[in-house]
Amino acid sequence: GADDSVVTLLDYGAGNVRSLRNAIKHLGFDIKDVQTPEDILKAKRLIFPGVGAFAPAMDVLNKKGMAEALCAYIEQDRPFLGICLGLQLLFESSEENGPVKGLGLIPGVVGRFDSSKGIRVPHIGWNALEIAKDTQILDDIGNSHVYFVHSYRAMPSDENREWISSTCKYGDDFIASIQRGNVHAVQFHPEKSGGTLISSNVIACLDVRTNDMGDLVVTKGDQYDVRENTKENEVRNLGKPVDLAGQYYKDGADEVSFLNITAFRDFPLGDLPMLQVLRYASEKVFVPLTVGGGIRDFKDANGRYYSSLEVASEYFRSGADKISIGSDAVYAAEEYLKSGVKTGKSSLEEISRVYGNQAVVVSIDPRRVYVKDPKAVEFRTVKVRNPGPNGEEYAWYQCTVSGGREGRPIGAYELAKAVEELGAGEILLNCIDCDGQGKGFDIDLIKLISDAVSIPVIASSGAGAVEHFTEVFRETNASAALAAGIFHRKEVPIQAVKEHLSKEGIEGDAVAT
Ligand code: 1PR
Repeated sequence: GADDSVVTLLDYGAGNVRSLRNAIKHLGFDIKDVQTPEDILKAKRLIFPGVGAFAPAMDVLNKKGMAEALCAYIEQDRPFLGICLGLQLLFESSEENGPVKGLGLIPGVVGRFDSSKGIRVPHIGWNALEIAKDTQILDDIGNSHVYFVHSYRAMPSDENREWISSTCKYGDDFIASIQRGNVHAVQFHPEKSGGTLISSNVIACLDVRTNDMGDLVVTKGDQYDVRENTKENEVRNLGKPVDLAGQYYKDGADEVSFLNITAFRDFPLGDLPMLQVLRYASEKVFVPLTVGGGIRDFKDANGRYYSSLEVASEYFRSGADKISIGSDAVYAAEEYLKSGVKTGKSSLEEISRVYGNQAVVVSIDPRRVYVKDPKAVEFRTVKVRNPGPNGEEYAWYQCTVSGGREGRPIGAYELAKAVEELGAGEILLNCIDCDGQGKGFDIDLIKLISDAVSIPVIASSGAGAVEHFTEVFRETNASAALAAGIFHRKEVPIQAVKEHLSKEGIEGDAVAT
């Protein structure tokens, strides 16, 4: 009957469930949204995707009377699937900004991963599961890796053992999924785990901007210069954003990033085509989508004020799983290093407080500055593999804003440490010198940063061959590697990169830790 094709979705409005909606529709179901507690009690099958932080989620559930309805629904053993925070909320309490009381259906406290154990927190990436119990959901996953993105996790204990259907190893063994009767919950994101057999954290990046004809195009720079070397000097056009994103998903990209590269001057919410791109892309891309560009406080021509949080929220609503902040994070880090005070007011702090650290990436655009004597500068330097033009043996990496147009008085090392403290969950580490050159990643820089912080670092800029990916994973602690030009120009397909990494024994879990 009609009811068989309906899934009830408990979306309490905290963040992006567009990707989940798209995945449900993709499977041929209609979605009915929960408006009242009665909708929960009437549901035939209920999906509860937890988004955001534990405390605000519990607040909303309690205020709307939905916590009680949820408990009743689950206690009656009716078909339920919780995802991510939707698993954690079933436990007694969480340490996330807490202790905060949960629904209390499963014994145990949700705690933070312990980064002193040599793991990066948040845990972001693809992992295999250790099956504890046969269930239909896990059967369907088989040997595929699944996508995790979280800083908190529930731990197995004698009290909750009967619930556990799988665990996963990341530092400790944590609970990856639970099942009892018709009640299921998973810590990973099935809607983002689009059938990845070889998982190696390879990210395809699309730099997007409007060209001189007013069309939104995927472009690609040489050291950030995206204009052709012709008389017309037009913006290089490498294709349509949604088409390319869809193609990269099919090719096996583990994540897709969009960078709205001129949003530092144009207001992104005025940039409706970009939001439209996100909406369409999230209908066909079932791996994580990250979007950056223009996330900052803004006053439009009519004097209307938009907070960076509103800008980010619009990106999340349109289909982003993570947002990335460039220029504004540089200003926030400078301010923080100057005053030593966390105001809680920067875009970085505000967005990670509401959406969680794991949803906030900081994109760094550094440029190499050679020095003869490391003591000559106040920034952290490295001894470089290849000396500079005047035989300089050292370099520091100067952060830039506005797409590399302005250098700032802060190094990539100082910035990375500061934004980690301010709540960034991940660093996208570009390098202007290497961008578009195809000569390999800047190993000196990536080593410097990935050893300095305990959040995941994405290596970016300079990939030209499959071997460059092996090199960056072998020689640095990067958690993922990103490329643009080689994929857009079809020089090296994503499959080739992944097969090469797999052949070299660099896969999912090996990369992530
Ligand atoms: O400052 O918050 O508005 O964010 C702007 C964002 O746009 C930042 O993430 C910044 O990195 C990005 N951006 C700004 N200008 C450019 C440009 O190219 N002119 N793109 C730009 C950065 C660099 C990489 C690129 C890799 C790999 N793109 O993301 O994809 O270098 O390229 P390759 O594999 O071809 O070498 P804000």
